[in-house]
Amino acid sequence: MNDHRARFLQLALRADALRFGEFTLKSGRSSPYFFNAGRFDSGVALAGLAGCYADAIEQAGVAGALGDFDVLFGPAYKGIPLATALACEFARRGRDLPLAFNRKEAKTHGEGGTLIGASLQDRRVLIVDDVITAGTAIREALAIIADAGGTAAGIVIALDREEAVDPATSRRSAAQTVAIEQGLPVIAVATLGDLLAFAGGSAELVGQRERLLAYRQAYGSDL
Ligand code: OMP
Repeated sequence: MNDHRARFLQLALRADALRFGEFTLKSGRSSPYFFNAGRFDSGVALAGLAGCYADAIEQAGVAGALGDFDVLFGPAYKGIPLATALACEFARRGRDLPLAFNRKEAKTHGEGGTLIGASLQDRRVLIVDDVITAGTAIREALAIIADAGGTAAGIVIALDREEAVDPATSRRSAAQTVAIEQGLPVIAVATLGDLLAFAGGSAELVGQRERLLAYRQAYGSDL
């Protein structure tokens, strides 16, 4: 692996955004690893991360896995700096894309509402977020876009944890479920599978592999 996936994993480790230990997830699962996009907390770190998103998007476009889009949407909170950095990266690559994001609390004064930035009305919207576990955050973003009169064109995330929503009934991943139910491409810069492959070739991470594999055995999708 010698592309944006490895570059992203290296950047995430360096920024301490990818950590190993014991973490309780939003779903209540106890995970041996956690991805915290908030640790991409400097201009250089965010620019590097945005380059990885842009490469993954361009590759999906070339492969025909992602159609046209004409606005970026970053769901509050962690999607906001990610979509913003990505818009700057696209500008650097010669494409000026409109950008929008939301607030979690509706504002009742001034301009009001929950959406900030470019209009989503009648536009094809690419959602830019950090991670998919069970798909709850992504479903919320899809509802916001529909309410604003936009059409989702796809979802791009840094990390697909490739977890089944309910492993007892189906081993389809949350990302696959969203893709099938919504008819939308879900593009990940890297997946748990990529992390496992990367860990296999890294002296620093090889000791984490067994715990990651056991976790995937318990909650992972069968890809
Ligand atoms: P779902 O809404 O279950 O897909 O989980 C995605 C959200 O979980 C993210 O937007 C984060 O708030 C959080 N999360 C992480 O940030 N990193 C992880 O590695 C795992 C989670 C999580 O709680 O599942």
